[in-house]
Amino acid sequence: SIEAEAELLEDKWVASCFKAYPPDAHKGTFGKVFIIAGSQGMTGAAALSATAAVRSGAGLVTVGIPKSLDDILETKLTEAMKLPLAETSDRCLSLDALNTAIEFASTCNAVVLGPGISQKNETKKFVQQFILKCPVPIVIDADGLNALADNPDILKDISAPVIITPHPGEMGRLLNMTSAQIQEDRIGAARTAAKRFGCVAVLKGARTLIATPSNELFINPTGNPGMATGGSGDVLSGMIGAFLARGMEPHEAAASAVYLHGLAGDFAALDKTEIYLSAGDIINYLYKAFYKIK
Ligand code: NPW
Ligand code: AMP
Ligand code: MG
Repeated sequence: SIEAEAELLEDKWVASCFKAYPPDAHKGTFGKVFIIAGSQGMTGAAALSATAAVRSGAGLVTVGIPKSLDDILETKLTEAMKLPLAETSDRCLSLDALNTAIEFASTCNAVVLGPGISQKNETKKFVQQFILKCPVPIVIDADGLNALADNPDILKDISAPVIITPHPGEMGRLLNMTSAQIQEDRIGAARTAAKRFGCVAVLKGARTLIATPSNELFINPTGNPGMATGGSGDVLSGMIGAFLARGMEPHEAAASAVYLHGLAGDFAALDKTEIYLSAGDIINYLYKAFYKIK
């Protein structure tokens, strides 16, 4: 059974991932996160991921956004900064954004790449080149993963530590399987991805699995079906970025974010029902999850 193979995540282990910081801690101590997200019609994904990073303790958060969408994020997001990036005629990231994005990434402690960036060809090229040059730990999510579906093995060539966060559909695209096949053997899929791609693989869905290249496997008991709603995953990737930026190891950042994300969703559902729950509520209830592990 899954229970026999995987380590069940719990409060104490997650709490141990958060180091005590000195009273003279400053923004730099908690790290800078660079979130490359959004395109025409999907600025919400960028806003959710960035807000989740802000609410998960990041010192500074900057959103890299196709430049004509910058005003929208300046209006929506107060705490996070913005870096307008070169775009295509249909407001998606273009390959011309590469140098600016790499230069900025080198001033940060972690990158989140992919929420709502679209599957335009030009954007895929940006993703494929960015990941190879990215100088800091990187979370690849959503369309960032879809961009690799034709040649997922380039994940092995990334020199920085990598965390991938596919849902079963995205995992299927990476492993050339259907989402139903992924669901039939979730443990096998998570382990295969972690080993083959040499990264931490987070297979999302009820009882999310976190697999490492060194064959560790964690299973998450928190979360509920109310979280099956647009934007939930975008929140998770922002949280992982924040935890990476404060210096957690990739598997710690991934597993503790998954656990706390689910716990926040459980608190939100308890208060507001699973039916009403939206992705923004997961962010709004994160503080209750943080209290629980304090
Ligand atoms: P099926 O139908 O079972 O074969 P997509 P997306 C599967 C952005 N967003 N268990 C399932 O496949 C994202 O960041 C923007 C089983 C399903 O039909 C992305 O960039 C928002 N199967 C982009 O949109 C809010 C599961 O995957 C298919 C499964 C597209 O992302 C929304 C859907 O996946 C969104 O986050 C499960 N637990 N979960 C915004 N406000 O800007 C998923 N599947 O086609 O990759 O589309 O996930 O919506
Ligand atoms: P995404 O599909 O990228 O928006 O991600 C959805 C998020 O919601 C992931 O973190 C999933 O693990 C979580 N989620 C979706 N459905 C469930 C469920 N039935 N139980 C627990 N968590 C879920
Ligand atoms: Mg998603």
